[in-house]
Amino acid sequence: MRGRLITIEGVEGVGKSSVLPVVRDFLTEQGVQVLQTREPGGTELGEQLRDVLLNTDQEIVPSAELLLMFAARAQHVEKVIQPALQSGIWVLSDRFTDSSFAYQGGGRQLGAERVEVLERWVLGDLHADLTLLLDATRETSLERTKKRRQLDRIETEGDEFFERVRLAFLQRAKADPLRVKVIDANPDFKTVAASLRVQLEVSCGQWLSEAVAS
Ligand code: Z5A
Repeated sequence: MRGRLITIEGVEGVGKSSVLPVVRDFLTEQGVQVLQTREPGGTELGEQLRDVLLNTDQEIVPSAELLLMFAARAQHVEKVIQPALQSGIWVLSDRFTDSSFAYQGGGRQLGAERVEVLERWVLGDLHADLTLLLDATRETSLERTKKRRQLDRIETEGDEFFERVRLAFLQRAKADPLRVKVIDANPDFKTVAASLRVQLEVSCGQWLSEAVAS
């Protein structure tokens, strides 16, 4: 039986990396095999493109940024995601196409139409089965980002950029509420992790029973 694609999304510093193990552990405890990956990245080429994209040394124009994101994604989908799903492995990706809609479509103001064209071309029929969108106020994500390493190229953008990104994510959730589930990421880690587990039980329960029975 084909695996499922679960993606985790949200603005920078909202806590995606911190909650990934919670999601992975929940799924493996239910008996499915899980491949954890990330975008941009997930393949050798993808990781090289990630370095180019996040490096602060050079300016990258918005259209080039969008195309590079999709170049990395094309390699990722064909070499890693599709083969895993076809062999029954569940794929858990830290970011996927919703990030392009939010950052390049919204943040960089390229608009959703251009992202849709690339999405159709690169993904074909593939789409995330479930997207967990961690949402927090700008103050919360900024506070959390400050705790970390040096900022990358995209993280050096200002408040207005990140407000547009957050809004674009929330619009994606509103447009596709069955797939995109918004998790309030403002509370402490334990509370966020508990909300995620509840959502996973609701959204994946049936799929997990079918996968384990097959
Ligand atoms: N990007 C794009 O533009 N277009 C695309 O199509 C794709 C990506 C796919 C790299 O992504 C950049 O690529 C990203 C979007 C762009 N740029 N930006 N901005 P990334 O996912 O690798 O980078 P990131 O968004 O900056 O993620 P991150 O650095 O991994 O942050 P995070 O995972 O959301 O947060 P975290 O590291 O788990 O947590 C941050 C801190 O907060 C840390 O100290 C935690 O201990 C703490 N934390 C986490 N949760 C909590 C709670 N609940 N309470 C208190 N403290 C917490």
